[in-house]
Amino acid sequence: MSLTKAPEDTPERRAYREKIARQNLSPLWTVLSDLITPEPKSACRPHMWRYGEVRDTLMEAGRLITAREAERRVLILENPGMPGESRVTTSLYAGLQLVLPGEIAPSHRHSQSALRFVMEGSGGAHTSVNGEKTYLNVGDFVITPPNCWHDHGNESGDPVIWLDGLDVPMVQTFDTSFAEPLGADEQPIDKPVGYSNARYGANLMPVDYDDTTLTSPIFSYPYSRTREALEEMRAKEEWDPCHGLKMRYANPKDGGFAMPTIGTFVQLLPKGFSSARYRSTDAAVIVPVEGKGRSRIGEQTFEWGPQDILVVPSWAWCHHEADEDAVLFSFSDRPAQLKLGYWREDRGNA
Ligand code: GTQ
Repeated sequence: MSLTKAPEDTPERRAYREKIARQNLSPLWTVLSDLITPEPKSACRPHMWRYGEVRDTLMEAGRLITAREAERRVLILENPGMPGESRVTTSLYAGLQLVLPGEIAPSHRHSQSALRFVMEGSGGAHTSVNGEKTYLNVGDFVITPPNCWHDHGNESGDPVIWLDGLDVPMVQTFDTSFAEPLGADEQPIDKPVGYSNARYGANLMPVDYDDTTLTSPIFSYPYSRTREALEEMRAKEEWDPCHGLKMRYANPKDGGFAMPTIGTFVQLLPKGFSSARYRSTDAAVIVPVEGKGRSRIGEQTFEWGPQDILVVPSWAWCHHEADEDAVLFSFSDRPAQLKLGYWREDRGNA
């Protein structure tokens, strides 16, 4: 049931509305049912970008501008329901970033949290965060926490392409954006490669760890380890009717989400899996890493393969089918919604 529909407009009421607009006032009764909707009413639309097509366009940008000149050579994935707004969903930004062999994307820092999901490359490109270099392999999930210097480089002979996910629209909503360049290409490196994963990613924590940062101290969740874990877990065949085998990337400090505003997930759908329908209030960006299948999102069906990028809007019904064993990476604003008490899900009848 909707709240009261807008009452009838009369000449008197229209005149009143126009008069009070000069005082920067407006009658709630004309907009109430649009403001406070019975369920999410999103401008975000279901969509899919085919990796092969956006990759060609991104490589063209590689001939048009350098990473240095662009600062970040990125094609923004714009949701077709919100053109020009740099949003992939209502609350999140996504882009595809290209760093060519020998290039550097110079160091800067900003309030926005970023995740990288590596789409392509031979493992010889890196991003540096907090004085530590992390090498980027296909399927790795890598974090840039808020306000940390970060620069990217590619010492390999092959292009590296990754998906960026940032909480740009959330920061816009709160008007909390700060950003600055370092003024040097690269930040000083004072830790060996793999340092954070050794210190925080081996089911060990420093005995007096009391860091209050909200982001996981692990910068990189390598795909090799994630994939192996999924494979070992599948032995039990406990497939959730909606999700198959779905896991959440965790902060080793407390088991919470790896990032404060963006939740990241990975799921395995076995060959032949056909999910029960599902919806939740956190719009999601999904990247199939392996396998082929199709997803019905709202009223549309998308046939996907590796590295395609899909958008599921808030509260849109979603149904997946896997023709082969499939691994899906996804991210959404779920941690923010949970903290604010907004999140809801609907498992259909499952
Ligand atoms: O790599 O630092 O897609 O600052 C957008 C803003 C990437 C980055 C984006 C950024 C970056």
